[in-house]
Amino acid sequence: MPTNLTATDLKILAELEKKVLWLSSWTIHHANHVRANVDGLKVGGHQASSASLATIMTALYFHTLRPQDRVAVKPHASPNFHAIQYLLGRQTRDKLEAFRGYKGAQSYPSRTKDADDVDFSTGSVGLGVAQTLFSSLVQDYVRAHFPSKKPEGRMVALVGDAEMDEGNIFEAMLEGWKHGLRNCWWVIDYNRQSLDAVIREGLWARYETMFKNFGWDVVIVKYGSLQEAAFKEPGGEALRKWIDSCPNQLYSALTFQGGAAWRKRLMNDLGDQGPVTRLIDKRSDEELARLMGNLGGHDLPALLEAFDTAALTDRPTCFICYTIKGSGLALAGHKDNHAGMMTPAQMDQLRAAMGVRAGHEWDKFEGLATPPEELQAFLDRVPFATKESRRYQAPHVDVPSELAVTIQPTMSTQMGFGQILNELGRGDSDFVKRIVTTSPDVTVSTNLGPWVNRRNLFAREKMADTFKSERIASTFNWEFAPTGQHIELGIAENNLFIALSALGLSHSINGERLFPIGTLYDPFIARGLDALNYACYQEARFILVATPSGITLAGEGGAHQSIGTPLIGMAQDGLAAFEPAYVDELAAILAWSFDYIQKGGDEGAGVEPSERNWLRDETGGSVYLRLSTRPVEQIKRAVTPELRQGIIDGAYWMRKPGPNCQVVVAYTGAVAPEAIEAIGLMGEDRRDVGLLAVTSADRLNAGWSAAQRARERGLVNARAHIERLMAEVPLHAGIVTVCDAHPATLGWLGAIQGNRTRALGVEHFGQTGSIPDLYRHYGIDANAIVAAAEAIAPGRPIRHLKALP
Ligand SMILES: Cc1ncc(C[n+]2csc(CCOP(=O)(O)OP(=O)(O)O)c2C)c(N)n1
Ligand SMILES: [Mg+2]
Repeated sequence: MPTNLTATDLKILAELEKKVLWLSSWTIHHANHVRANVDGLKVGGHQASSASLATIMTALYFHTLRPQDRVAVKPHASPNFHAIQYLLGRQTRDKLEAFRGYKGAQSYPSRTKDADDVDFSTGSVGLGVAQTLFSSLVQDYVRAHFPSKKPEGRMVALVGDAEMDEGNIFEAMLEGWKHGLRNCWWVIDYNRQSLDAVIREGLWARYETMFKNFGWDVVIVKYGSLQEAAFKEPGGEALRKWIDSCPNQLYSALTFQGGAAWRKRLMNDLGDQGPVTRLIDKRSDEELARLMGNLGGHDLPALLEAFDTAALTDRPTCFICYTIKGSGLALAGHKDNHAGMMTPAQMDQLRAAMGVRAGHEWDKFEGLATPPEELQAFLDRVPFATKESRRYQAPHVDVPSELAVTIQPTMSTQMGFGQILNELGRGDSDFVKRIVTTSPDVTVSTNLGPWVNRRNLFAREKMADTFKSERIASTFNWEFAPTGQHIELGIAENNLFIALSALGLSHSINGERLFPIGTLYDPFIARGLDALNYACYQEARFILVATPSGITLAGEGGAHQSIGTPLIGMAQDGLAAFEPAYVDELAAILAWSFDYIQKGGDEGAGVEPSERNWLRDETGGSVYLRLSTRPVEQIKRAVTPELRQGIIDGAYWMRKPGPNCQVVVAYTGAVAPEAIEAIGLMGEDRRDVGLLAVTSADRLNAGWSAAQRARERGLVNARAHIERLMAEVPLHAGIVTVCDAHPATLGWLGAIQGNRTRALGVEHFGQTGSIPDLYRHYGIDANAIVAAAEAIAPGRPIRHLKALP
């Protein structure tokens, strides 16, 4: 028995385990069978998956966890989590009654949408698991940079065994090994069932080897205490051997069939007219079923001991806990039980077995033997729940309103980014100390090198650069140090996004604000898209710098050229996307971003932006910058407050249209020179041509939608930034939009006033070539812009039209 638990504590824990199982089953049942169904759709929920983790979560939440620990709960065990928080007084009955309903407890734990203190949003299996690993690394990073008296937390993932098939978990493990992972527990719910199937035999042994290879401790919690006791009886060793060699499918099937089936099978296989027969015979069917179902993951003493022992160190530890999917329910062990649900009759039986009277299903202590005052007193002492709030609030950090950069006559936005960071790297302000950069092996090629020269690589222990000590000349002089501010990652974009997610929650999890900047090549956003989505979903705050991008990355060919990413930027909630053409624009956007990512945070999380806050400017968000390596002739100009505002709001007139304007060209990003050239060509024949510089199609579009909605709801004077700009364009004028991306990025501009529009962009895979080759081929060069203008707004013939290919 674990040392610090009394027999009474253990008894109460066993009662709470029953209660968690009951409440989670009932919550799902209520949503599906009791609550009115208005749309004929199955509500769903996972009774079997929840039951599988009921004992493990009871042991963890009511005994092992401390307030500073953070947990990623297996998504389909969400009902257990809500039940536990309900018992701890942190979840309401209303929310449970509305489980999977409008504004109810969420189907999968949500950090922002649930009210009961979810640490990490899960749902897409695998991501939450890796998030705990990166959160441990971030905790180490924060402690190395900002000494603190706050207790160190442990990052815990409750993992489905089939969830382990997700590759992002292994990518993360490798990174954890490189960085000396500590304080991380993964508890595998080894029920040997996935959604569709019973898993392969002996998988646990692959896990064991793999985790050990990556430097983890592995604790296998296979047998429960009833089983351990039985093994000590005469004949017990034969029973243990039988269990060890029993195929997963058979164990599941016999569990489903129950005590009589167990007896028949065990007698067939083991009956010896001697000690084994006696071991089996002295148990009733019910006792035999309880013995065989008493796997380690359903045995409180075994689990408590395993957790208490592991808690003595900070070693990363994987627990392989043998469980039965649906344990304790009529669904136990059946291979079809993933989305299976108990019938009302079966629920009635469970209710009776739990001692719960009809009409008292939600009563917290209903049917428990221990007096309510004692139960409540126990719950009041539960370490995990002793703090009022487990989330921190980090104070706002002052950031510069302008960023220094020397603008050269011709430069790319990527160069500009490198220079801005290099300049920042000279500084010593609190703000600069909180910047942390990271990149999946493209630090150099995204121009972060000079910044890393100044700020070094992060590692818990110092490691010198041998090239430097050997005096070998190199542009990069990078040393590992605990004070380093760049986290080097291997080439795994999922890891980048999960790391950004963990870094971007540091203000809430560790109480220290960080300014995370992650860089990668734009096309490889797709590689980590789900992780990016989840980072945004849980309101992590970071700046993503994606460069190079588009077919402008001409020499690299079709496999490296992004097309759809601006549409991702527009569609991704919680992410403000920009594509500047000029370095002064970039500097303005970055300065704004450092403020924007601090706004709102947990308080703002989950709050719909108000009508007056169309662009989430109050609730904040993360930022995505799509940059380019194309050197572009810079404009000599002062960035006035008005221009700065236009850049941030998403667009400004580079050349304002007059009343007789026939054509407006709207461009975004690296094709600026083509748009300007086209305007020049057309200007010779048409006196009045407008040029709209778009820095953020995303913010323009969001503002436009929000303004329309606001007007429909009665705010008649609501106007979006792009509507005000477009009001300068006569209705008869045509609009040509152009970008190095899918034409839909800007094509919608014509719908604002109903101007005839031709959207130029890239719709097909790119290829190798020079920029002129490719721009001509895909029809985004000056010539194509002029031809498009001609087609939609015929004016006088344009003599300067170059020959089309
Ligand atoms: C990325 C992703 N793919 C698919 C799913 C659908 N899905 C939810 S649970 C599940 C099976 C999980 O099995 P396991 O991890 O063993 O958990 P168990 O239900 O057995 O506890 C699947 C395929 C998902 N949620 N996320
Ligand atoms: Mg499973």
